[in-house]
Amino acid sequence: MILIGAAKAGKTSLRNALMLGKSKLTAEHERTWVLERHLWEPESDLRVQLLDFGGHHIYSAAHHLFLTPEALHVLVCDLSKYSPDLYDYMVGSWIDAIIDRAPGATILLVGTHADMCEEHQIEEHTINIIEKMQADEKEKVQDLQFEVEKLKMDLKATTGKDSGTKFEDIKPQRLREKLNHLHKLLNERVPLPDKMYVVSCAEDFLNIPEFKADLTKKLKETDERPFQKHGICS
Ligand SMILES: Nc1nc2c(ncn2[C@@H]2O[C@H](COP(=O)(O)OP(=O)(O)O)[C@@H](O)[C@H]2O)c(=O)[nH]1
Ligand SMILES: [Mg+2]
Repeated sequence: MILIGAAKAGKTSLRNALMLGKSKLTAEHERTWVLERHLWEPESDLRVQLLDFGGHHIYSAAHHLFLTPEALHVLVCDLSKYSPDLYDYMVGSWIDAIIDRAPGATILLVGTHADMCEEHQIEEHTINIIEKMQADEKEKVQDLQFEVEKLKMDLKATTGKDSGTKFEDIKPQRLREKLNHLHKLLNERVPLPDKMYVVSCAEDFLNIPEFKADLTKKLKETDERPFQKHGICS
C-alpha cells in the first residue's frame, strides 16, 4: 500500500492513526524526508508493506519507481487547505502519475483535517474534487479518441499508396504501433474513485475506523494479486 499526496497532506498522521489505532499527529521534527517503509498487520491474517513518502512532489523521480498496478494507492489531501485552484497540485498531478505508471491500479481518496473544516466546506471541497477528477478523465479520453481518429486517417492515406519497397512500409507499421498504444491507453483506464473518505487524525478520530474497515477489505482483494512476487508486500 502506498500513501501519496502533497507535503503536509497528513499521510504520516494517517499512517499512525491506522497502525496505532489512536491519534498521533506528527510534529515538525518528525517530517518524512524521503520514504519510510512499515510492516502493518491490520488483521492477524493480513500483512501489508506500507510505503509513506516524504515531501517531494510527484514530479520527482522517487515516486515513479514505486508506483505499481499491484499496489493500493491511498491519495491523501488536506481538506482544510484545499481550493479549486490547488486541485492539480493536491490531487490531479498524483492521479495522472498513477494512471501513467500504474494502469489498472486501485486508488482510494482520503481528505484529512476534517476537524479543522466547517461542514459546508467539506461538502463543497469533496464535490469539487470528484467533479474535477471526472472532468479531467473525460477530457483525456476525448483527446485520445481524437488522436486515434487522426492516426486512422493517416494510416488510410499511407496504406492507400502501394509503395512496393520494404523501407517505405515502415511508416504504416509505425502508425499501427502508435494506434495500438493509444488503444491500450484507452482500454486500460484506472478506475477512478467516485467517493472521498473524509477523516480526522486528531483526537476526534473522525471516520478512521470506517476508513480502516474499507481499506482492509480492499487490501484483502489485492492480496491475491502478483504483488507478493515483486517483494513489495510480504
Ligand atoms: N488538526 C489536524 N491536524 C492534522 C491532521 N492530519 C495531520 N495533521 C497535522 O498536519 C501536519 C502535516 O501532517 P503529516 O502527517 O506530517 O503530513 P505528511 O507530510 O503528508 O506526512 C502536521 O502538523 C500534523 O500534525 C488532522 O486530521 N487534523
Ligand atoms: Mg510524512
